[in-house]
Amino acid sequence: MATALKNLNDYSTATFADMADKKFGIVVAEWHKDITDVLSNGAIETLLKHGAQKENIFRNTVPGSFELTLGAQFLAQHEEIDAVICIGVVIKGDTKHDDYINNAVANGLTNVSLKYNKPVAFGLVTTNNLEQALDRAGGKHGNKGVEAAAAVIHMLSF
Ligand code: DLZ
Repeated sequence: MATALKNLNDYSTATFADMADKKFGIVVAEWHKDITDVLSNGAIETLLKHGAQKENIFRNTVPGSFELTLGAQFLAQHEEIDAVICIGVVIKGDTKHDDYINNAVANGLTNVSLKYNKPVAFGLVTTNNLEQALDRAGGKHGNKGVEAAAAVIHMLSF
């Protein structure tokens, strides 16, 4: 969904069901906390907008994006949780840490989703620099947290 030309908040609600009876887990990485908080708020606002109840949204933090997978598993294993949204920001640096983290999280969240047969959103902002991350956290490309919440709502409406 996210390209240089696309605002992350442009999503179709045509197939969306009401989320009033659904329970959501949100896992938020604390690296780049100022940005992940904005993404997390975008996700929560989107869930509420589509009928989710505040008391049915369970937000937890993990140290960094690498830990998102285990955090997602901790939540997904609970029968009453319908979907999990994972939020993180990984910014490229001098080393290849970003490749290792991003690939591990993408593979890990796919595995959790398939293991528990539940939507698990990849709300990971993976960028070359801080500016690109800010652009995707309430900036000119919208908010990837909104996109991640919209993805699980879409899948729960499947
Ligand atoms: C170590 C590390 C680095 C270098 N960069 C980031 C980052 O940009 N974003 C992020 O969410 N986490 C980063 N981390 C932390 C790892 O995700 C992880 O928390 C630690 O390696 C401990 O397992």
